[in-house]
Amino acid sequence: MTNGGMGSCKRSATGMNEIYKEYDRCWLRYDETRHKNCLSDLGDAVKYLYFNKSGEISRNAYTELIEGITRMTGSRPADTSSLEGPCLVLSVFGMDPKVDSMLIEEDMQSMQVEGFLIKQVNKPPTARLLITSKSERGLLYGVFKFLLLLTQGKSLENIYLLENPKNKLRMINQWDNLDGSIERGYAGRSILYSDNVLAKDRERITFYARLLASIGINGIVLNNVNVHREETRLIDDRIDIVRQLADIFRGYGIRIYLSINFASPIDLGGLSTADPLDMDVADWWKKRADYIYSHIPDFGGFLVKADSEHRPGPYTYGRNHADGANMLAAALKPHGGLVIWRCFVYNCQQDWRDKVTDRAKAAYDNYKYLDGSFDANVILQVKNGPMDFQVREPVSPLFGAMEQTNMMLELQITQEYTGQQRHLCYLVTQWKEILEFDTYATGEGTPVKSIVDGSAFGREHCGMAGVSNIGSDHNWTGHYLAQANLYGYGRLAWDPDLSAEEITLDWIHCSFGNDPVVVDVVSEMLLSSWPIYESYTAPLGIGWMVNPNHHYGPNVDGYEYSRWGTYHKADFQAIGVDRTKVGGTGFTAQYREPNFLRFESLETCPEELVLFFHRLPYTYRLKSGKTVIQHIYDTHFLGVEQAKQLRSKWESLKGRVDTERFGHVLSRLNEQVEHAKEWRDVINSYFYRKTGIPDEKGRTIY
Ligand code: GCW
Repeated sequence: MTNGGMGSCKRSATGMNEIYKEYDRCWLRYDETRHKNCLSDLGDAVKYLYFNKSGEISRNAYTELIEGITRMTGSRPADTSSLEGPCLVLSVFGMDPKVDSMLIEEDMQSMQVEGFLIKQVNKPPTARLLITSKSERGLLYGVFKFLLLLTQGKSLENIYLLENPKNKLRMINQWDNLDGSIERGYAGRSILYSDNVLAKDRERITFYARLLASIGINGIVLNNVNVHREETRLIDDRIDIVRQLADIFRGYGIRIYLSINFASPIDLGGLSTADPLDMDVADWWKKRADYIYSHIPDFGGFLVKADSEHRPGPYTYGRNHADGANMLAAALKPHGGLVIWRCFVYNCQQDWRDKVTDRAKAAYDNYKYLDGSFDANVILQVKNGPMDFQVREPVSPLFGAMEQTNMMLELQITQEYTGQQRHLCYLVTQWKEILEFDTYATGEGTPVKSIVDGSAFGREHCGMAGVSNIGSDHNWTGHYLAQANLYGYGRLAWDPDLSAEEITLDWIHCSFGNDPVVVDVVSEMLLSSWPIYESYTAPLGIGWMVNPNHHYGPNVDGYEYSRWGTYHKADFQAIGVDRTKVGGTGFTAQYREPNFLRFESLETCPEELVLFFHRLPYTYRLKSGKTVIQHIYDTHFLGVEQAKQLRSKWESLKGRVDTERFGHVLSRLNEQVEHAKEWRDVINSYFYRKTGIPDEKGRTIY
């Protein structure tokens, strides 16, 4: 459908890229490096490769390394069986005593199972460059890191690089349906399924596995959390689809998980109930788990959306969510499987006239009291915000509230509410803010990242999940630059301490090469894009104002009188929801001190969230000195100008970026500018008509 990134089609000296005609190589381009000098640091080390052949993942690591070096340098490293001369050494620890002897105790102690070590042994001319790990998976990560260093032209002289992932679970959630559609997908059809069978193009799925492994992803949920009739059968007579996918992803160290239908005992098993405390139901799930593991022995576990947006769940039977999750956990436990239980549970049948119910409070209310009741192999997966992936939301208070429960952060890479991959909106900057947010759960200095990596409360199974943004489009993500969101998500899941700037540069180097002008401009564009999108859409943290159902484009009252609980409550005098304890819904009290008081008080509430927490008259003066209404007008006018600047920045790269990608991104930016005007004019006109207050600067409002 789209035309981004055709650069991969041309035949290279190695002839290796023939198979990539149908799709872009993303950040695994391995274009010829302009930094050959970084290799010369090591003399002949990269001309020979000593590889201790072991399992499938190691062989894939080896192939990746050969391909990467060959493409970047133009010559293929020769295999060697001698460790005497200079060479690259690729080996899992424990496989080869000669290689192991190059390691010292200290290396071994600091390296965790999925970590890796890249280390120079000896000096040139006999320098050997060792890539090693305690696991095959770690070896693969080490290879990708090594290739990243080559791409960037970093000096490898005397290299000693030991890395361990900070999060144990680094998951991707596909919202793919078996018919090939993708819920909230903006880049074509599913690459996994079509017409209720496995997609034919296995090469592409394999390439996806490579992409994911290259950024450290180690788990994938294969189907949409809304599990419909056909997908319910994935744990039944459609299990072979799952098995075949597991075979593909396993080679890249990625475990597979399935979203399940809580009512499966009824829908598949013919039972009269799915009550989690019913013995027959528990027994049915036990047998089901045995069945799944008999086909896929390393199956990861279940992701569950229960009692959420009309999905079945324990509440139907008067049970709580610990009852539901623990029953499934017991079935998976003998096999080492996990239950990942989503906390996106709220009343989606709200009456808009009801002033008491507050959707923001729902996750905390449904789960806080259950802290300590979940089994050891249950993890709660919590969306970053208390509402739903808006362009700006406070961090969910649930992260700071659970001390005895495994927690996972769910982020939405697919841009449902952030421009649907037609607008440029780089989310790594948003995610960094979320990860750094201090929950104060163990006192000052308990950021979300320390909750989700398990360190704050010593939890075992924790991590991050991102809802994928890919599809069958040639460029995978609809907007070429949206590839950076997938890349950045993986890098942050591996190491939340990385800065947005660093991740951005890495992605640009791998995707566009090392031209400093391109690097600077693309980096500036990406890093500024989230606040730009924010400025011309819903103001000051209020959220929504989108067209119902598909969620694209402005519609201020689109959800105002509906049952979804997402109201802005604008009248002619004021806008916003009072969520304070003192006069509002009391949501602020779900935060620990000092966050509670910071949000509770208008004085200290962060301005970008002020309408999320407070109801304000349009004439209220913000800290900038502007009234709320003038802030709305100004940001919307400014946002369009900034969108235009994004476009002119990109235009300045003409001739520096290949014509395919240049033209594609430009067409997206043209659309963004036009659509930003639509947003500006709809929002500004709405509030002008509501309030009758003119723009101080007299600009055109309709
Ligand atoms: O925001 C909503 C989306 C739904 C999605 C749901 C969820 C998969 O609009 O499409 O369903 O969130 O996260 O469960």
